[in-house]
Amino acid sequence: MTKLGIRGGTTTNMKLLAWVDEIAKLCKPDSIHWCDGSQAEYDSLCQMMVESGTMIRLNEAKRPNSYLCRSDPGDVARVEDRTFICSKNKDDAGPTNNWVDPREMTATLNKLFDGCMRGRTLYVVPFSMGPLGSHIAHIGVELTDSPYVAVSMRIMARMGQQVLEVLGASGDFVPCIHSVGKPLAPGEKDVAWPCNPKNIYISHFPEERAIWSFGSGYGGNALLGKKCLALRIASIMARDEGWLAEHMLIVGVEDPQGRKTYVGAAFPSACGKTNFAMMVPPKGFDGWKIWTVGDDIAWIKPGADGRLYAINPEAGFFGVAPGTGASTNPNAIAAGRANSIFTNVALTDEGDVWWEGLTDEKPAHLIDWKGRDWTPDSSEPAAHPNSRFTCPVGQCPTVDPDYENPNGVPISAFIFGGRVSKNMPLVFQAFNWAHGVYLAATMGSEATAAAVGQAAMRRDPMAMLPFCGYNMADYFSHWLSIGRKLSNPPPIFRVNWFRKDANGKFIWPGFGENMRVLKWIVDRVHGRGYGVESPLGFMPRQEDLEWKGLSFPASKFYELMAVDRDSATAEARSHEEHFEKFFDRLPKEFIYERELLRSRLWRSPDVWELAHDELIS
Ligand code: TSX
Ligand code: MN
Repeated sequence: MTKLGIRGGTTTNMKLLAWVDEIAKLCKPDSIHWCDGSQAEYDSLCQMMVESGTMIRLNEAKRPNSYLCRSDPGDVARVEDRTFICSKNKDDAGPTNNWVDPREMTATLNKLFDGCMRGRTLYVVPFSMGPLGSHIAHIGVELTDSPYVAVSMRIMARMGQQVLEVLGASGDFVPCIHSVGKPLAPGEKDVAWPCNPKNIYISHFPEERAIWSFGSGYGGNALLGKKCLALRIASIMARDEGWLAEHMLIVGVEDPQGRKTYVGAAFPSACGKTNFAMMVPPKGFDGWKIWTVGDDIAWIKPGADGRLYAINPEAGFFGVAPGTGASTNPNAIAAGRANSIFTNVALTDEGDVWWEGLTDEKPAHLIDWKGRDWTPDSSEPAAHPNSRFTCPVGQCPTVDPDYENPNGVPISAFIFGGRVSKNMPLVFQAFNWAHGVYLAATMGSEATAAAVGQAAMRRDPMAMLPFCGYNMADYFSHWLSIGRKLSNPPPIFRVNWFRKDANGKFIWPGFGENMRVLKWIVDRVHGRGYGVESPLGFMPRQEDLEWKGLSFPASKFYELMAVDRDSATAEARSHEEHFEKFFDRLPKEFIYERELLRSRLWRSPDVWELAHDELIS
């Protein structure tokens, strides 16, 4: 087996040294490696994993410096029912999180972690979430027995000696402890993807700001900088310190005059967030450009000028592969052209990767994500539906020049969306901040309805349901309080790309055509966009959107925008049910917002039918 032969990182930080010592005593690894983050270290860890069968080196001509990993089939996704918030007080975790008493969880974890790294190396992985030294950034240190995690963290975060330098002798960090939970007996042969799927614990300690993860080597369960630190723990830090840690993409929209407007956007899963973050403007939008700051997480702080400034705490994309192709997201494809790790995708006969949606035509033969022969006749997909590409943000052709700006980029608007097939317009603007927060708190996607009839909304407030580290009602209050601190809070928009017609077909072409919606949003931000007041919010009329390059009848536009008063009233009523579980912690504003919505639906003339008649009757 290849020996590392690399000295590794060094530090004089006493807290870090003592903590590594303490965890090593508990986990009892055979050796400890301090990651320096160098290319040589990365290459040698990958080579070691190639030799052990964990990784397959891809064809150097087709996919330079890139690897394929196949996980255990029982370890393929985040496990929300094994994710715990261990605050002292159960109410501080709130009704939407799994809570366990921190003393009880500590006892459980101490047993599980005792000797859990026997036969393995403990990797010390220092990382910065956000540009090194940025006042918005935070440092974490992950102790892990997974070399796959160590190399993935080098892509997903700034990792290694440079972080130890910023940490210095007395800097503070978020301690993150991770084990695949599969110690090796002396002489025992390891498996390609060690894990312990029957015993998974993803535990967060809000008061200590610590993370303990056991049993899984996959994604957000194991790369602890991402969902665990940058969302769950950071949301708690943000609450305490007056900023926002959000499940949002960040894009800069450049107009033909060169003016750039940054927006943050939150969508639940399966809405194409990464596609939106790298959108290619359509025909008719010459001179417009989308710049990518981030595709998943935004840390947003009020600045001295009363505006909000955002950074992407991550340095890589960990994107869902299936559905990502040259036609749907050419920029993601370009970002993964080299220096990438692919997990649970298929392997081609040429030693490259493939997944459903990468190309229109399926290859005649593949090795599927379980390592079996695959042909287009096979009954199962070649790539796992949650298979991933891991690649550096810097390799994205649309990466924003200010992506590494330590001061962040100024946010001018927020967008919230979901996947709704009926009665939810393409776009509308909240009347004010509190109304926008209400729209965000009631957002969600339709549960893929097994039964026919009214599809149930699965509410996912701000797309943060699995990621808010504290009581969601307090989180709503925190959003309201942020608005009060700003001189001019950014306008808030709701969008829906997924409305269907009577035949069940998508009405809106989506993808690059979403630029037309984004342009209206940017116009509104700068006071140039027209809109009319509807019961739900300000809406564009057909003539308020740019249609150059797309033939889309006004009648279809109004089908896309129509609000049925009875359905909207039923929706408003269901908000009550959604909020019930928060009891008295729910902000009072929400009661009034709901009643205002019901009043507008009750008494207003149907603006939409009027506009519709004017235009097309
Ligand atoms: O990512 C998507 N976006 C956002 C893009 C910037 N998807 C994929 C969602 C799954 C992750 C979309 N799917 C979008 C969208 O805007 N819209 C749709 C729905 C749709 C699907 C296929 C077509 C049209 C709409 N095809 C044709 O019209 C030919
Ligand atoms: Mn996400």
